Amino acid sequence: PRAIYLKDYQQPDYWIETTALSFELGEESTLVTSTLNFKLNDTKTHAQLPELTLVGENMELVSVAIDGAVLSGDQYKVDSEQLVLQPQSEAFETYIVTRIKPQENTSLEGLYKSGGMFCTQCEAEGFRKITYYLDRPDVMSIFTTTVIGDKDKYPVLLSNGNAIERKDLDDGRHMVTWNDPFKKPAYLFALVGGNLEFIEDTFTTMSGREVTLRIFVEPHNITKCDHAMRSLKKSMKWDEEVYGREYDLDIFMIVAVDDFNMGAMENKGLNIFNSTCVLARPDNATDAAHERIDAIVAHEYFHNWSGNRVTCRDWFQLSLKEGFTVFRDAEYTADMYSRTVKRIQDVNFLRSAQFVEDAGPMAHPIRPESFIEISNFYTLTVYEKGAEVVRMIHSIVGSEGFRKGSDLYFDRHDGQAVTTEDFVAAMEDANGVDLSQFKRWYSQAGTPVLDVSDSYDEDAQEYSLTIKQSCPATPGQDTKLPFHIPVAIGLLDGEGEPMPLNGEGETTVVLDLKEPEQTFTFKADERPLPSLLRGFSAPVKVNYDYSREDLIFLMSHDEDGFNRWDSCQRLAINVLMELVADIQAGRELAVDPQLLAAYGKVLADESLDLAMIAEMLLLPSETLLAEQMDVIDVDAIHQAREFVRGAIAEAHKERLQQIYNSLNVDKPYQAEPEDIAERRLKNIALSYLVELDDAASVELAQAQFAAASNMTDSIAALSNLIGAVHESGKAVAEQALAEFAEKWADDTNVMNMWFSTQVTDSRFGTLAKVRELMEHPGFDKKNPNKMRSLVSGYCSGNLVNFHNISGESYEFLADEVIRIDALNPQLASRLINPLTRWKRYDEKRRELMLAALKRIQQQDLSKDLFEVVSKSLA
Ligand code: B3K
Ligand code: ZN
Repeated sequence: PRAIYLKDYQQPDYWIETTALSFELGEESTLVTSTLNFKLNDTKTHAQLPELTLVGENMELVSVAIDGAVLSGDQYKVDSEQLVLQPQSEAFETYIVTRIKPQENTSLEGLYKSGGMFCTQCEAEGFRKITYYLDRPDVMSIFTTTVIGDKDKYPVLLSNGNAIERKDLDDGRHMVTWNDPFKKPAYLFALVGGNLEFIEDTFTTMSGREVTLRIFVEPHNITKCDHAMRSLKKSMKWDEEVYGREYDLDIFMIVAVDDFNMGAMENKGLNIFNSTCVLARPDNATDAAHERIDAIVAHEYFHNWSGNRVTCRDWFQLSLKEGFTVFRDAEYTADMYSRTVKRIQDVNFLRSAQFVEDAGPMAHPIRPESFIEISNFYTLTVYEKGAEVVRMIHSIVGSEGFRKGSDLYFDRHDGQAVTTEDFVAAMEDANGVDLSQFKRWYSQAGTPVLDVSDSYDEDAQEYSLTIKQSCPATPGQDTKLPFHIPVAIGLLDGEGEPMPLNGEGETTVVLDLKEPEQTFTFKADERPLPSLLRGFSAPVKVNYDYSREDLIFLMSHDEDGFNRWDSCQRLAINVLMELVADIQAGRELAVDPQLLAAYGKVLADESLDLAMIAEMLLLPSETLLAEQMDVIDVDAIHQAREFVRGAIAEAHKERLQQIYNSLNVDKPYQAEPEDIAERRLKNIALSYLVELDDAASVELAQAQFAAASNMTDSIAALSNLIGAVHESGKAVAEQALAEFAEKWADDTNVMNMWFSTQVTDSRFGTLAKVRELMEHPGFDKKNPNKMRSLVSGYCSGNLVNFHNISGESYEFLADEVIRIDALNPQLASRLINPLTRWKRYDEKRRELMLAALKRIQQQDLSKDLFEVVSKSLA
């Protein structure tokens, strides 16, 4: 396999003006007929008419004609990757018939079958598994699609745009023709054929047009669509209000499928969703699932403008649509729920996952320079860090400036395939700002580090902050140029009051850090305590020598909600890492009473809302703690964290019980912010209580399990029973697991939670348990959701067991990765992730992980897996 490079980008020699497709869906194979109208790209100079190279994989070429004349075998070249034709004029029409086998397509890319239904996934390069085409995002065409299929088996036949014709054929088949009036690249093409039911609603757009909204699902899921429909309507409204963006077709459709590699796909007018990202009812989906569905429905809907109307020139520009759209969905969620809580959750995720990626063998800038397989670049860096980069632009130009910039961007580039440079240029032009240094965020990988020091000049009454920036080397980038980093800060006086920072009395200012080292000076009549990187104004790490007293002070006084939480995190990390060192040195363990007191204060703080208390009570994850160590000691991290959890429970038992009891009230389920916060805090309190060696806590969890009328409470009770320290928990947990499995046997997504809940628990979820569950009738070894819930659940969510020194879990993962790669390369190259971090472990584990990786390397690998394995071993 070879790499392709951004620097090699060239426009295509031909454009495709119109694309007419017809699909005859069959049980043995599907016949695809394509009629394409080509036009020479006259912005390029050509000595003679260039060859036309169409890409296509895994298909049988039945016939090919140009301008009505059927070509004989010597008039074209075809191999396993392409079809090459020699055009005779600048404008011409091809007519190509191919045969494909969707029912044998296990890659879940192109046209495939999920259950009994036909569906597609074309982004990034799946369309080439459907027919020969210029499968690249800068080729935008008007699509007309006819779908023909058996009327009983496939009563619903969908594609992009508006249905323009329906007809019954006399052989028991029927056909529907769809036309999409908007030009689009092939990656946004979609087709669905199946026995589906739908719910319907309407939305009246800001200009008064009525749009039909439909969510299609298999009949047994029809009661699980209402939440997603509400989300869709809320997002349509929000995009009108916040970005002035209106929907543009007569109908918007969502289809749920069980076999899907990613979360969802923004195909024009016909979004296809992983069923986990759309189906929810209070009794079968958690609050977290409800929130995730809301965010993903919004995200895919927002792509209609940021991605579809304005798309990417090439796949190196992926963050153009993904970073921007993640930023848009994050703001939507912040507006719908709690802004601070959303920020905390996003930053926590970024730090524990994207920072890890940025420090690993696959590190890449948000606009990568090269790739072997683009599917490997749908990453946390392109998405989440990409969104942080857009957020920084937002904070540099301000809300209004950002809206001016986005209006200009959409206006200037509607119907075009563009680059991240174009996006930044629109922001610059609309605001008269210079973002040239800022653009390094697009080309340099790695997480920058800010080393902050300060001094106070009593006589001059001046306080100075000195910030030094640096960025570690990443593969292919040994040194970095300084970034333009917006650093939002505030200063607190001795009473904890915010100090005015400028003439206008503002108490938060954004410092523009552009140099390797810069000093910022403020008037201050006493020595202040700095609150740094408020709201996490840039995706960087900040080092400042806070004492534990400072952190506790900030926890209760900082006016920035995010930093109150962050100070709590820093304090916990500080204490936990000290305990890790104690464990390693064989010292006796004791939790700093200051930490326990700080948690006591959080638990008693009437000024904090419940959602904030819940966030603050959650200790940093083991993954996040692992990032603090040069050589990761999973056992010590786990032990330290469990020790602190037990100590918190012990110290605040009464208060935790009180909180639990006050929130454990029976009321009708609502996925509203206050209700969600109540359930969350209640279940966190319970999770501490079951850390006590105390039968009463098990009884609480057992009673909650028995009484729960919503999935949030039910699964939390189940997981707390599994995790309970007291002996009596075991039998109750087994009983509850059995009841749960019986009740939900027919709900595949609930069963996935049942799988992952078991294997993520450090005592319960052994490798033997994982193997046992893989044989459960509710498991399916090919299905990505199931593989993620069991295999990734265990390998990424149960670090002590996965990294057991025997190395048997490494071997297990290697076996699974090899098995899956033959079926579904995208899934394999994601599953392998935990092994790619081998360099961070002790020598013994390093060797074992390396051996597993090398064994994988020796197989005949897909491009996807080849790229990840070879980069990890480099
Ligand atoms: N754009 C799709 C991702 C497609 C992934 C292809 N391997 C979902 C999204 O980001 O909205
Ligand atoms: Zn997206």
